[in-house]
Amino acid sequence: MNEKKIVFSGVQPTGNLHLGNYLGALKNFVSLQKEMKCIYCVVDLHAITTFQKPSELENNVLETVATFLATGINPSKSIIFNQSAVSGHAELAWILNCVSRIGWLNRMTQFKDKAGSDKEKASVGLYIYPNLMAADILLYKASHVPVGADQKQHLELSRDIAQKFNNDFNCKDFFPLPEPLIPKNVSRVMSLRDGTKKMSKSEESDYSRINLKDSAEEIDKKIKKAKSDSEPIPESLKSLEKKHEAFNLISIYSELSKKSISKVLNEMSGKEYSFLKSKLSELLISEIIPVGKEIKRLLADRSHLKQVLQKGAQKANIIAEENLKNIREKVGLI
Ligand code: AQP
Repeated sequence: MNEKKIVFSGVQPTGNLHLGNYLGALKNFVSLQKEMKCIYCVVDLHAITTFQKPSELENNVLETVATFLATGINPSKSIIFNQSAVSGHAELAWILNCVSRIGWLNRMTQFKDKAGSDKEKASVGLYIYPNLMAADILLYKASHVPVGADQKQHLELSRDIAQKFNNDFNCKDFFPLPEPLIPKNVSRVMSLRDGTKKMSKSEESDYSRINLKDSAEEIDKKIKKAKSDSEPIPESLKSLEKKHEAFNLISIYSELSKKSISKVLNEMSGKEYSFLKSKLSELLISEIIPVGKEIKRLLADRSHLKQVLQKGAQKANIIAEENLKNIREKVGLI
């Protein structure tokens, strides 16, 4: 294991985790455990940038931990904890709020998407969310951050903030510039109802996503109802350029079947999308159903899940405090 390479990533406890979280992030989290020191965080402070019912938030935190474990994150190899249990995240976020620039935040497209047309009514937390994300990563001096493509812009901002801190406080290389690790094939799983929007927990229609806890019947029904195309599957990738929903289904199939998109097109061109859909349902059911069963089994023992979080928070806190001591010193805080 290369001790210098530190992986950090987080998932918001905002509801059912879905196929996008699984293919865009969680599968990568699991495989990175073999090569690097990994720190995986349930980012509850990010979740409250939009209102969360307190009783639901606790359940969602535990469900996210259960999902981490069910997908194969191993708490004896990786640190698993919830963000609010390590106060260094909030402290460093404040310091970085003073390093980051308003002009940089104004360019963040996720804020524009999530705040919608009435930006004045969005929380200040939602606006400065990318600074907290930079703090999450830099608190552990993480070198690598596995994320879906939707987080690329925030990662670039984290690098800018790290660079500016190193320049402002005259400490070259103090913070490493974190590298995003974005999956090559399906970096952005799109909604099953609208191929121009990413699959998301907060999208109103449950038919837009495959949840990791869905039953086989639900998966089958959602894939059958998913938008595709009235023309048969084409031979070339170019013909899929404007067919976002069809391209999305083919990409998911390509990832799960471990076949390249061109191989899938070779095998399926000329066939109707119903053919692809039935193959895709089979693959999804065999991959997702065992994960969902394990999540449900783990959720029956809430005290075990809380213990995993507590132990992880203790380990995370040791690293965070050590780094914060040096950060305070650099800034001149006594
Ligand atoms: N559709 C997606 N395709 C690929 N990757 C995705 N991720 C999320 N959606 C997709 C990746 O999953 C990780 C955790 O994301 P998150 O839940 O913390 O936040 P999010 O990106 O805001 O996800 P949602 O589902 O859209 O949540 P809500 O609806 O609550 O805002 C990240 O690495 C993300 O890239």
